[in-house]
Amino acid sequence: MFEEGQYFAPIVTKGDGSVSVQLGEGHPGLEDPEYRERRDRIATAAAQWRPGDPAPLIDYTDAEHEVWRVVCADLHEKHREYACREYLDGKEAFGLAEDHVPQLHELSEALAPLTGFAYQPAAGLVPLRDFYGALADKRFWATQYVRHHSVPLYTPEPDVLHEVVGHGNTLADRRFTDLYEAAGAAARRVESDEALEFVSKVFWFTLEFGVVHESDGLKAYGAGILSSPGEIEEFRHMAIRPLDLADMGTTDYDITHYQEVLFAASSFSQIQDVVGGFWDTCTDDSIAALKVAA
Ligand code: TIH
Ligand code: FE2
Repeated sequence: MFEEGQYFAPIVTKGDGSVSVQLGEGHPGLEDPEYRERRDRIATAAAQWRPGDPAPLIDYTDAEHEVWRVVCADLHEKHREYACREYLDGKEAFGLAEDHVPQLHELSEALAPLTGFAYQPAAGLVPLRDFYGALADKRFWATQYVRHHSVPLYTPEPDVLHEVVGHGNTLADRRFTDLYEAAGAAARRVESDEALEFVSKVFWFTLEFGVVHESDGLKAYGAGILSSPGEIEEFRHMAIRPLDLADMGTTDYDITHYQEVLFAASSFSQIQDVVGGFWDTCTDDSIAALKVAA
């Protein structure tokens, strides 16, 4: 059911502009009509959003707030143990509520004085170039639905918990947003689809699933680890390779499981120098040369 790339259920736009989300075989919400109706309503609100509008208000239900509380409570201690310093600083600055699902528009207001980043709502899969390109304008495309209550610990679908608890706390710290902006600029600069794919794989193995050595052990800085109470407990036991652009940009991954291969930076400044430096300057030619070296 889940394909390569971050998993998004396909959407179908109907004649009246409303959206139907096509949950596939094996999706935990497939046989849950209430959940499906919810997904359709939230995706429809995003589809009707126009650039410049605030993100739509979602009337989250008690059950959705409860999933948020369960995941945030579970992650509370785990972040202290397994999240890198820079993420914890961002989390403190951001001050996310742990007792209810926040609205994207209020989070954008909170981010404005910190880093200037703002969320914009995604109905479904945003084409790679738009998704990454928006980062250059400090815009972050985000889903607003909540994962199904039966799978709180891990979902291959980016949901609002992932966008906000995983990415939001990093969007609150300039050391991270400099990296997001650089990735956005790179996505706009490169021309071929192959080069864009390389840029997106480096993003996957860093800002989504990166880990970094600190004096007291291996820590996570990737949003995909930091939003999953299940995966955050397992990442230290995976195959840990040293940070290497050619390796990251050419390694395949499976989005449906915990990541079995992770790339560890020796320090946060190595991420800034090597990954930030790559995104700041990469071109189709420099990426082609890295692929030859891989
Ligand atoms: N697996 C993450 C979670 O359970 O929070 C969500 C995603 C990360 C990356 C893609 S989807
Ligand atoms: Fe993500």
